[in-house]
Amino acid sequence: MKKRNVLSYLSISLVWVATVGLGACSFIPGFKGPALKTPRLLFDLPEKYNAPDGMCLTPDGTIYLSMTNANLKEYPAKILKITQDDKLVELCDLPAHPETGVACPLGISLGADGNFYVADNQSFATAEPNKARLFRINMQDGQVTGVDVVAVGFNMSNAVACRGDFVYVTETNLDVTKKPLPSGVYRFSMEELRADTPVKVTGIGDPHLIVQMETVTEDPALQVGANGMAFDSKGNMYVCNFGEASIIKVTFDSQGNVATQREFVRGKGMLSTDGIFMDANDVIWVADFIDNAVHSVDTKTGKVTTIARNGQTDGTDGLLDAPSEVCVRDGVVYVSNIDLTHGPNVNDRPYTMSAIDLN
Ligand SMILES: [Ca+2]
Ligand SMILES: [Ca+2]
Repeated sequence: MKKRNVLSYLSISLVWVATVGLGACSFIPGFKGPALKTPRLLFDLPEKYNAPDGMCLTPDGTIYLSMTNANLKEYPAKILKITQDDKLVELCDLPAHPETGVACPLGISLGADGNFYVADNQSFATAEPNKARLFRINMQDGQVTGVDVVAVGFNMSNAVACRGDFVYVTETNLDVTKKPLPSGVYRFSMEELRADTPVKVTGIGDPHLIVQMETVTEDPALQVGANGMAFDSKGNMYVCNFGEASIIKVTFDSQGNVATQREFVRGKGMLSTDGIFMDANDVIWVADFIDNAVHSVDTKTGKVTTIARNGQTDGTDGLLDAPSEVCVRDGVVYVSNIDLTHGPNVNDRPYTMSAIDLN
């Protein structure tokens, strides 16, 4: 759709909502509009924690958090814990890339082997391709015993999801020279991820690349491909196509091969699909970076519900400030405001995380 068409469509829609939609709703007894929730300030972060991103919830109720620190790179990236009483505790530092001098953790997931797997997205540190990596944080009795680089050669490793004996990693940009932008999902067996000989991925044609997609858009702010990723309770995989504001559903056959891949949901109030979290009821929670919003998507119906949304803000009051990841614990949506300068967003102090109380 051309921009002018979009605008005229929007104005017609708004007039319709104003005159017909709201008018009709107000005559339905007990009707409550789609009231948005107001996020609260969870953390006013110190400068040493200036860009929060990936989260994962572990069975003991701890949230593990990637502090990628892309906004002030003089502070080293870390993995933190958000304790059950919402205290921030450092877990570990991460090995800096020998060429860029920094680590840039994004997605994090706990493997069946008890170790954490973390994407090291080096595109924040260099324009050179193929520098991004995958870390394994080796754990023993709740303590870190070491961090290994177990896969290399990504352009922009992003989300990580572990399921069974496999580790899945989204590659947001398979080839910077191609348009439409190609992206996808790599799958590794834990067995092949070895510290002494890291797997080297090679992009299109690599047998690890089990899902490929394209992002069709002319908007430079939306040239972002495969992003958030999660599995439902039945083992189906959901992958965000950020720039198309969509989520792809992937099913597997009994041998573990991809059986089907299709667009599950697109738009419906979402302007981008960044990090996602799958809750125990198979509801997907979506961080909408471009629109400063959080949505939920029912995997049974595809219905999208916008939970919170706000305009441009610096985040002072806890409003959403370029949110990139969500995690739901005990009726609270934890939101990382990565706050990168990108598209409509401007990186600004303070650096924050938000919380949305669902009850
Ligand atoms: Ca901010
Ligand atoms: Ca901002």
